[in-house]
Amino acid sequence: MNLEQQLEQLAKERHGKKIKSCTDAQLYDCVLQLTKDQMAQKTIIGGKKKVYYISMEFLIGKLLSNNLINLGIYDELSDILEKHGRHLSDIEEAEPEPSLGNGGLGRLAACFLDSIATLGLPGDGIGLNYHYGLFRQVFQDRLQKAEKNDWIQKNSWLTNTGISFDVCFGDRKVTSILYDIDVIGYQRGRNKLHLFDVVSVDESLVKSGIQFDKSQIEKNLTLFLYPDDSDEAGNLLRIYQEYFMVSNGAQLIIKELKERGCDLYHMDEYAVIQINDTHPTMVIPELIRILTWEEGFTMEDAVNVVSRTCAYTNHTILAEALEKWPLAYIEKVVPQLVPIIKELSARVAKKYTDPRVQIIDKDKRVHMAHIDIHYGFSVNGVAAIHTDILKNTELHHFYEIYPEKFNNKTNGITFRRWLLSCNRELASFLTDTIGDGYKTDAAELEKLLEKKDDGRVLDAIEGIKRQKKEALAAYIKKREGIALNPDSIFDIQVKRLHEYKRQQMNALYIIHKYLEIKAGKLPARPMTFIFGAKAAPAYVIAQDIIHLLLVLEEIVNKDPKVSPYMKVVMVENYNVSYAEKLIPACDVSEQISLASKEASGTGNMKFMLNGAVTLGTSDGANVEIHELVGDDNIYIFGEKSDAVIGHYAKADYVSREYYEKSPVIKEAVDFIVGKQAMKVGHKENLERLYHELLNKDWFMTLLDLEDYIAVKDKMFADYEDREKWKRMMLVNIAKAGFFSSDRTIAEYNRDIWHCG
Ligand code: 26Q
Repeated sequence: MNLEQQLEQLAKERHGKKIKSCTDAQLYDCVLQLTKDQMAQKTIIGGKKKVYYISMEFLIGKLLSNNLINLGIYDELSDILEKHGRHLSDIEEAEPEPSLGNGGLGRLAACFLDSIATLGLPGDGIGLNYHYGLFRQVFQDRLQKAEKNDWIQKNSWLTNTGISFDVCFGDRKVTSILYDIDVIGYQRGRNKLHLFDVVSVDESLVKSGIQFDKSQIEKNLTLFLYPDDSDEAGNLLRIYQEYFMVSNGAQLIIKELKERGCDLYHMDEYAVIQINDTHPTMVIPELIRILTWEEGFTMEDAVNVVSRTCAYTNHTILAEALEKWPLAYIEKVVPQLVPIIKELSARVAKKYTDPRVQIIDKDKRVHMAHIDIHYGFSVNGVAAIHTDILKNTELHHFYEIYPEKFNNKTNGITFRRWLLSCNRELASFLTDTIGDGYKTDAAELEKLLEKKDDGRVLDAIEGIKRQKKEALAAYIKKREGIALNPDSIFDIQVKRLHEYKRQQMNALYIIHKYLEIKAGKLPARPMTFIFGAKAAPAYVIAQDIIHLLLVLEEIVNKDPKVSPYMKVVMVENYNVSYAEKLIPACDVSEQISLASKEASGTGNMKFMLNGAVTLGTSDGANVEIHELVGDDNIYIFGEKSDAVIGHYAKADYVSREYYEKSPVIKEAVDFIVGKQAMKVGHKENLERLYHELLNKDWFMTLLDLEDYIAVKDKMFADYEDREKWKRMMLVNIAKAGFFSSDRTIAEYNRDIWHCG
């Protein structure tokens, strides 16, 4: 049976209808089933050594389009649907988006799974099946409200494996159930994403919003992803979740190893476990516990083999994001790990007296990263500058002990999703212009450089951007009710809301421009400022920044004198699907974190690949983008990381001095609590934010504001030199090959995993 016949049959069997008379949701159900059937026919990727990528987050996004592309049947299926008067794009809209991650770290894990399979490496993900994932964001009264994201439908990508384990906590035993999602490589075989769930999970526990009874672990453990991107204090539920994941993961790995005939004393020859930040760290003591208690290992042998099997990736230097759990919490949740952790800590204490490298500190808190570093064989950062900071500053004392463990793996993104799927127009133009070798060897994008003076190519790239801007404008009109002008500059900042990412600095620029226009200084071209960001519900200042952005949206867009020249849009519920629409339509990519604070960033890479030009600080992977494209194709501003680290060391940054010294800064900051803003917004939120900026400003917004304004103004002026700008777009696309996650994964495999 060909694809068309299969689809006809599915429509008939499942909905008693012809393709043309199914609803989009019914047709999605059929296409989903068809795709799953096709995927199941792919062989499982084999090899002696397998990587287990263990992570609390896999921000996989919608899967239909990507799976069709990787299977090589996207165009065929699209044509079949068209023949029946249907559009694949409508059917994709019917797919619910799983929200199994907060942001960068979770999305990275998803890109990695795609690349691991695409490189033909045996490698599975291990995580949790959160029923409501990260919250769905709605705006009410210009404030963020959190709702549950009910993404699991009767038919979904999840397959119930029937595999189940017991997980013992101090006060109860919980039974798990394993769901798998197939991961297909691009024109390759199949790996798996293993998502563990609790058999007794009870969705009815969720009353309103994201509130639920926190005490009934066996019912609530997999309801939500902890809604945190590094700011909230941890709590017991988070430890329950972490242990539930690692205990299941460890049991699954050992089961598979035994099935593959591995002698557990040689576990490291068959498996490598990549620990995604510290959240899965307990897998180390858990494996040691299982090997000593159940497999008859001596402590020495267990510690040695586990240490040769586990590798750790660090994703942050923010002190507040480094997990340090009170030993008493671990004692309550998983008392069986306490003697193991104490033993691991004692071994360290015996060898090293430096208090900065201890596992259990004097306040009886367990430093999770320290377990990973002492008892893993590899420690990697996620961009060159980040790894340097780890070696020279944050983890310097560990680097002195274990220089050979430290290595850099600059992040990457899967080009299947972030080019082939989200920008089919650009992908097909590239294929016509440089051939399709770039699809499997991203470095081939550099061939485009030969065309940098070819007017036809430059115009085509500009034309595609224009088309994507029109499509985004239509989408935003539909979703947010705001009309955008595709002739304006699209300036976009989308990422989690955090003070270090400095959305507030962008807001101050907008205020500054607003006041300029009011005063009669008109811009050469209208400007559109687009934001998308979720804030951890308990992160108060982040909520205030969202409020300010929504207040600005109201003031600017409703001002008849200003709105022809500028618009502000804060899109609701920014997620992977929204990113896929925003990124191809972007002119200016805002990557403005305080230097040293953004470990890498991956949005910066997605924008670059889609022909946006970066406006950024010398932080994370921006530094590598800068090196690749050169000074002429990027706009860099602000203090460098050394200077910033110096300010922290000397505690000599005083934001108020910048405010008092600069009338431009003062005017913009004062606007936050001025009459106009107060009329639209809430006094409490705006005043709190104002005081924060003046009296604390921990992430040094005002330090870089003047330079930001100057460089951004220059950038907007340069946009008018269309020939120059088109060439910048081309160079950015051409140089983006380095940021393919295929390159990143090839490096992980070459230096750390040695799989296959
Ligand atoms: C910690 C303790 C308790 C509860 C939650 C957490 C928690 C959860 C999520 C801490 C951190 C995160 C997420 C971190 C994250 O997304 N980091 C980003 O990782 C990307 C991939 O490496 C980088 O590109 C970004 O620079 C980095 O911010």
